[in-house]
Amino acid sequence: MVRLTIDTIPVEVPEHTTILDAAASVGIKIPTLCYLKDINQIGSCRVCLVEIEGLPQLVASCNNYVEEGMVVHTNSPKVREARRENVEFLLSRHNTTCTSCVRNGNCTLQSLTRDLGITELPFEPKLMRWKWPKDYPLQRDNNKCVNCLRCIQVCSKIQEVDIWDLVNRSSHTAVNVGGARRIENSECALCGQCITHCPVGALSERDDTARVFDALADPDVITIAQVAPAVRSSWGEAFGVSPDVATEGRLATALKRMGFDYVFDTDFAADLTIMEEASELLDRMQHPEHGPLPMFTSCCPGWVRYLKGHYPELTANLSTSKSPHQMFGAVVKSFFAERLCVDPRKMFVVSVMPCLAKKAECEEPNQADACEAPDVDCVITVRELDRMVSEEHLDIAMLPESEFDKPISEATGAAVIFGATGGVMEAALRTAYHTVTGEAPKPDMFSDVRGMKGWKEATFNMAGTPLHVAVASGLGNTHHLLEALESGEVHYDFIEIMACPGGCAGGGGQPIHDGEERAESRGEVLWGLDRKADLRNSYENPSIQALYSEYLEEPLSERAEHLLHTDHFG
Ligand code: HC1
Ligand code: SF4
Repeated sequence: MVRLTIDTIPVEVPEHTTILDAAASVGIKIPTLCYLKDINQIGSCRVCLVEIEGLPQLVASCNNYVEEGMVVHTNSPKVREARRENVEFLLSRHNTTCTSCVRNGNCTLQSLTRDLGITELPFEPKLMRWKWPKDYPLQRDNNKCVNCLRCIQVCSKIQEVDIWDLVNRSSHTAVNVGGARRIENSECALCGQCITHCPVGALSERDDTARVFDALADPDVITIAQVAPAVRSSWGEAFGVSPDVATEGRLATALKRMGFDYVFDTDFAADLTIMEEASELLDRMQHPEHGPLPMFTSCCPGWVRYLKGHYPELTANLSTSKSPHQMFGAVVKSFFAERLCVDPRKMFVVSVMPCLAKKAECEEPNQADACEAPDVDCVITVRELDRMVSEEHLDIAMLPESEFDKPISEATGAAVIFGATGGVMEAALRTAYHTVTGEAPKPDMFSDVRGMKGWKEATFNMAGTPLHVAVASGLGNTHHLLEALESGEVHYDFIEIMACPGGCAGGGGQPIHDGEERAESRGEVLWGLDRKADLRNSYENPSIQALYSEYLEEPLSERAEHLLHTDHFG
């Protein structure tokens, strides 16, 4: 143990503890900006500076370690002045139009400026000429970048995709797409992890809320919302409302108040996906000529983009099942449009998702099977949903609960766990087990695939046949898994991959809490909903059974193949 003094308080911490962590251990908060624990500890912003007696210069507390007998001052006049000058320098190159910034109220630079008592800018901000494709799902504004390098580190260390890099020299140094590429031509998976780890408003999603409000205001358009599994665990966070209050029932009411004609639950389509995907897995196991093993889940478009960009030779291993929200769009614009006797081209389907990649997915030509229009017209993130809730001046806690519209909203516990890592695998195994054995799976018999470990594996006995499965979340873990698979080090039959660490619960479209990871706690909410569900297996869903008997016939039928599947090569 190391003994030192911080702000006159005696502190005892293990060796190799940073000064920042040592101070935190006794409740002393040192402000930070670029710091991200275990990911970015480079001290580049010089905000976490502290004074150490006997040292002439101030040091960054995030990457300097405690020493026996050290005497540290975290907020001396010298420290305060240096911090203030450093932040004023950042502000001299920052577009400080905070009132209209997407991160207004949730920006670490903004709160630092307030906490350091900076009420006047000593310099007129000098902004750079900056161009970025306005229609790209991921938006970057370098006039709001503080060069903290977090996006570079997250993309490189966690996702191992390496899109961002430092470009130019001296005072022109900036973060941009590396390798002189344009973002549209890079291998960006659109996982959005750079956005959720950005402390300021430099990175954001393309804002599609105006398109949604326009559709809602048009009396000739039938507006339909669908809500992803993981949204119910997180949509209240921006308002400080817990998931117990910000329920799916209140979310359905909020969307109705916005004016949506129909509000559906994507969970229904997650059950539908399982019916198709589990059938496809069993079909590939019985008929190898129908598709290669291991079969990969295909519901995460970030993963699909990554695979096609980095391992195109494995594209045929993807399940041909479309992602649930795309299946939903196809069912709405075929089955539901026929039931309503309306032209599906008058429908405007909005998917509310914790995801950035789905903004690109819905625009792909192979996702328009029900009519000549895209099956899903627009995807908004949870952050955009929350901005719409604000624009509608809705008080979440005061909203009554309402049900999703029928007949395509009923869902089982197997559907809601799609939003957590391991959930798609477990849901598929429950239904596959029933198909193979004719018996209902015991609750939680496949729980080995749960949990936050980045790469999990398990073997299950399916009526005498061992089924080897793996689950990975985060593209760095995915990279390691695929390398081991291609080298023959590991052998699996079925693999679930989600691009975001922790799955959609940690999705790139989720609310941002700077320096905090919420994937695990949101996932717990979803597993809890599964435990409470009356029905926990997709094949038990009565609305899914009705859809097959009235319209689709059976999994992998001709109509199901046309509406619900794609070969991913398009
Ligand atoms: Fe997901 Fe999915 S679970 S991909 O993670 O398969 O976004 O929540 O909607 O489509 O159902 C996201 C979440 C979501 C799809 C489902
Ligand atoms: Fe989107 Fe979920 Fe995939 Fe992340 S894990 S890219 S949120 S689908």
